[in-house]
Amino acid sequence: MASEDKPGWFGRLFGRKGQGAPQDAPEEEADATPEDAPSAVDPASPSEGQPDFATGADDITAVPLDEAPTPDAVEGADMLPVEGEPERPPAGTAGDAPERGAEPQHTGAQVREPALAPDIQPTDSAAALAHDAGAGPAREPEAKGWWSRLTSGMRRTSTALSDRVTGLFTKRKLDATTLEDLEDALIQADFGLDTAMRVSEAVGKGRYEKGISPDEVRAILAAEVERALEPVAQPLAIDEARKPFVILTVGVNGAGKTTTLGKLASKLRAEGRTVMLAAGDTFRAAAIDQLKVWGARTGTPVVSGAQGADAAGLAFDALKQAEGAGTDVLLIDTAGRLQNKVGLMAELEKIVRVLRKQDPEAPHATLLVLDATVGQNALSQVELFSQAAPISGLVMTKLDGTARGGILVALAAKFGLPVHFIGVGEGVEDLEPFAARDFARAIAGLERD
Ligand SMILES: Nc1nc2c(ncn2[C@@H]2O[C@H](COP(=O)(O)OP(=O)(O)OP(=O)(O)O)[C@@H](O)[C@H]2O)c(=O)[nH]1
Ligand SMILES: [Mg+2]
Repeated sequence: MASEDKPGWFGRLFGRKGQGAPQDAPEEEADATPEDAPSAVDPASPSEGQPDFATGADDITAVPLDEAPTPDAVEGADMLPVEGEPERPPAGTAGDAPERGAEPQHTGAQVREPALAPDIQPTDSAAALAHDAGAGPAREPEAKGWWSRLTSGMRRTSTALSDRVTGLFTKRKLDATTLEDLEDALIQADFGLDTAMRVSEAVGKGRYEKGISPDEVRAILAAEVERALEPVAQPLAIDEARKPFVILTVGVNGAGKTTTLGKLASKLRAEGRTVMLAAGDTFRAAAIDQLKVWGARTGTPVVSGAQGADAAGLAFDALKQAEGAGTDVLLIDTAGRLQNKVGLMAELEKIVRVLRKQDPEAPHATLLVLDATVGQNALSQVELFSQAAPISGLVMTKLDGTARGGILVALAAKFGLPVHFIGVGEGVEDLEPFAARDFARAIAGLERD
């Protein structure tokens, strides 16, 4: 399903489609609050020179299972913001802006045990609730293999390309104009100039004034794409010696961070690992609820604090909790932020800094979640997020919502950062480790070999 066609309730409410440029960005806040504005420091929080924050470990309580978000709770959370007005606490409170200069404050973080046993499937109404809460459909209407989900997800890109290739190479001799047209088609699909030129050179090599079939062109395209992507297709390696292995997710608003974490929690649990989620997007109450829904769905405890709590402090508390519980993997969600908002990017640096006070190696992986539908803007996102956080790998979501899936190839060519996962839908199953060959064949419209 292309999210463009059917934005979730969340998206409709906030005027945001399931993909595309984010609109409910807390970047408004950065403007509203001067970067050097005095922080709203909780009197209970320590001053400079003291330990930076109270851990809150004593205050963390297990919430009874039946306190997972209910339809009413989630709906209520959704209803808070007024159209066009980002939801936020009143000015002057600790939660006024996502960025605060002070070191993390005590967050009163709570660990919420999953509402559902891991092996219990959500009921249909729970699934509907989860979807309405912006957490995507709970399960596929029918089980589909990954290849079939990948190809149907990539269909918009592959069909657009395939149609052009068929139009250009059916019963025609190969000449410079045809090759230029092929380059144009690839540039339109966001492959980037370098890749477009390399593919057209490979297609033209030794074939001038001869015929070449559309299928041969597709095979060359697939081979070139695979060659470009092979070096970056790297699995996310969980180092068992790190306990917990801390994964931080960052990205612009609506990129798919929270959804990706939900999907990832499910995957890691299926591998037999213990997982904890941390609701580090403390900016919106609805964001915390959204993560709790994913926690309930995947049987994963969620550490959360109050809306407006300090995100870095929450991350610190969550790490302490995960350590205490002997959890294998801690997944930390963060609020979406635009890459050019300096104050918000500084908040990310603070989260990393604070985690390192407890574990100098943390976060062990920092995933930048990129929405494929933003096209070339993804390049600037990688560049600027890398300056604020130790980005170790990429996750590309919403490849199903665009005809320009070639952006992944352009990113690989420009940055060479590992691509760990791709997302081709909102469902829990719609995230897979990135495999260069499968992706290349799917984008070129070829069958799996
Ligand atoms: N079609 C499609 N939709 C997706 C995919 N990944 C996420 N979404 C949808 O995109 C929307 C935004 O996803 P979120 O996970 O809330 O994004 P986020 O980055 O956490 O957003 P903020 O917290 O607001 O910054 C939701 O409606 C998701 O269901 C994907 O791979 N394909
Ligand atoms: Mg989110």
